[in-house]
Amino acid sequence: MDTAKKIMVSGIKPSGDLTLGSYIGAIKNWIALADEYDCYYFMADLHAITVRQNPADLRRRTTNQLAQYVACGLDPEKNTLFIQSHVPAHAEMGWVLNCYAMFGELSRMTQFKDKSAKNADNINGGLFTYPALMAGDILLYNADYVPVGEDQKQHCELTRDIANRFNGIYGDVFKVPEPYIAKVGARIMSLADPTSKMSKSEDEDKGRILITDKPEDIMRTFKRAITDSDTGAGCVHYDPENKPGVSNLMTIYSCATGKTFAEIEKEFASAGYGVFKPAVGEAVVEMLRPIREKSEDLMKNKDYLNKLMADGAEKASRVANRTLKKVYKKIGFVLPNGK
Ligand code: AQP
Repeated sequence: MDTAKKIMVSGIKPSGDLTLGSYIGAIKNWIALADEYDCYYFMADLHAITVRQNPADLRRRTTNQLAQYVACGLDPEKNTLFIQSHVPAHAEMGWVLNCYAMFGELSRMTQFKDKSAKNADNINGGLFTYPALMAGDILLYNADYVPVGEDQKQHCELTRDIANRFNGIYGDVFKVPEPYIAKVGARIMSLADPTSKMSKSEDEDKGRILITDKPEDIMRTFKRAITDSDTGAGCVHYDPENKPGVSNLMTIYSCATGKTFAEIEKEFASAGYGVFKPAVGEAVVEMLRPIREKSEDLMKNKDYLNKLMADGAEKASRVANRTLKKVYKKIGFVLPNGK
């Protein structure tokens, strides 16, 4: 009987400081998986450079992100946490899989279209081929599942297509992963524009909350959150299509308090947005407070963080190098020393 745990892999680009969206949409779900699955989570620095980054900021954010993963509750003893560029097999596998990803399928990726529109002066090759790197990130670890937000489903689909194509040529090399989508809080929208996702790389005034924001900044952004023109009793009502701003706030409040939408509607049945918005802000302040405090502490302990990085990279490399070697053999590469 196979008693081995199923494997999960995911990563976040250090393209900005982590947001409430990164926490609710990704990290918070990861924490609950640690006992049941064998989890690999990485700082996706190779992916971050598809958009031009300031080197000092990228360096700071990558280390911060590791501290924040741990501060959020990801136990480094139970999860393998590492920096993507510390495991060179990612770049190597990414190149191989580029040769098994089709121009047409890469052209259809919505992230390529979005990012090309936003960075018209830097539509580089990496922006186009990053899904092959992402496929490598996942397939290197024989992942059974990829915990993805709604917006990342397309990437998992492409990974499956590439894996099946490769397996069709060379036999059963890759495990074909399934998407794992959390039910609540799958997608957190900007507080300034509830029709667009809350993103790390957006400006502050675009309505994003960082997980290390100070309480007064969090409260200010929530008080300014876009809702709608309804007023008075019953205006706090879950209806994502007609009330996207309020529904987004309700999702956030639900994630911060554990209350259901029905309970939230009841709690604010006679209140207007002037009461509801600060209540959501306060719930978020309390949810994020311990994370901010712990990550500030961890950032002072560089030796600990350096050791975590080294241990994580070593553990991840052991698995990744094994898969890469298998792939190199299958495609006909001569291995060093003829092995
Ligand atoms: N707003 C969000 N709501 C829910 N989930 C989110 N994620 C990110 N933002 C939200 C989830 O975080 C994981 C990793 O994200 P990523 O950083 O690799 O890529 P991204 O989705 O492109 O994140 P950003 O913040 O929008 O980055 P930039 O601004 O650089 O493009 C994914 O599982 C994602 O679903």
